[in-house]
Amino acid sequence: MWFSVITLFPEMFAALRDFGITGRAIGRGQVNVTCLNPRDFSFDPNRRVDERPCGGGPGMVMMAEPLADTIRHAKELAEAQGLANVPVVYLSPQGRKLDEAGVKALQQYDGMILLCGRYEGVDERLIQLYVDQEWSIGDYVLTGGELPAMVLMDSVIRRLPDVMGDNASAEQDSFVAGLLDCPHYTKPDTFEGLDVPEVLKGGHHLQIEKWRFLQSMARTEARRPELLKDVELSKQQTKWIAEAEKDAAVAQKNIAK
Ligand code: 4G4
Repeated sequence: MWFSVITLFPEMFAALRDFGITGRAIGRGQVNVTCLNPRDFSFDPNRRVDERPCGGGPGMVMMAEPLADTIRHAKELAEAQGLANVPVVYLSPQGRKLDEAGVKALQQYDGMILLCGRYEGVDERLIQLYVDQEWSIGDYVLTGGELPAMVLMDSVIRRLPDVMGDNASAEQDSFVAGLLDCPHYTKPDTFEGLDVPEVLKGGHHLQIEKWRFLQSMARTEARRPELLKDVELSKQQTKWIAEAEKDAAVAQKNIAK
């Protein structure tokens, strides 16, 4: 996967490059990240890329011209790499909300050109003429598009084949199956009076899988019930739910007695 990031603060992307799974994926060459600074494409003697908004008001707006030149340069780099499928993606609060289905869609591209806004955002004509997709990482406002770009990149990179140490864990995680994740435990068996659930110590793999699934279901129902409408259950999972409901009914009866 190839990323060209258009940003006034290229140093921020060291966070992705220098650490953890993303750092390793970039180091191994599975992922390529190039930053382009629009200041390097400014014709202004002071390398200015922002201007006052037409119509007045507070703040500044990123000018279309240096950004268009930067995007054209990024497209030339992509072409030189032999990459055909490289959309220009703008991170903004007005974009489509990113979720795991969105990440899966973005993962299909050879690469992308990520445009990071600063100030009040970018001249609308640049968006009209050059931006293919507009994405948001959630309903809140940040000072720049760099953190959203890194969030998007991280979420795409972790889904690429052979990037995660144990590829099963990328698939099993929260949301990937449409449900919230189950609780996790490790040593010691007792921590400040709390025990690891007995079933996880028995080595009965099917029982453990059932417990984890039912925990995921219960958590999703309690915290994010709207996610349940899109979940497709296997025969096994449907049976587990029926068993859990029966167990609960028996427990209710015993309380009544
Ligand atoms: C574009 C337009 C994205 C970019 C305006 C970017 C939140 C998100 C920015 C702005 C961002 C998000 C200055 C508001 C940069 N903030 N939710 N800020 N602003 O994905």
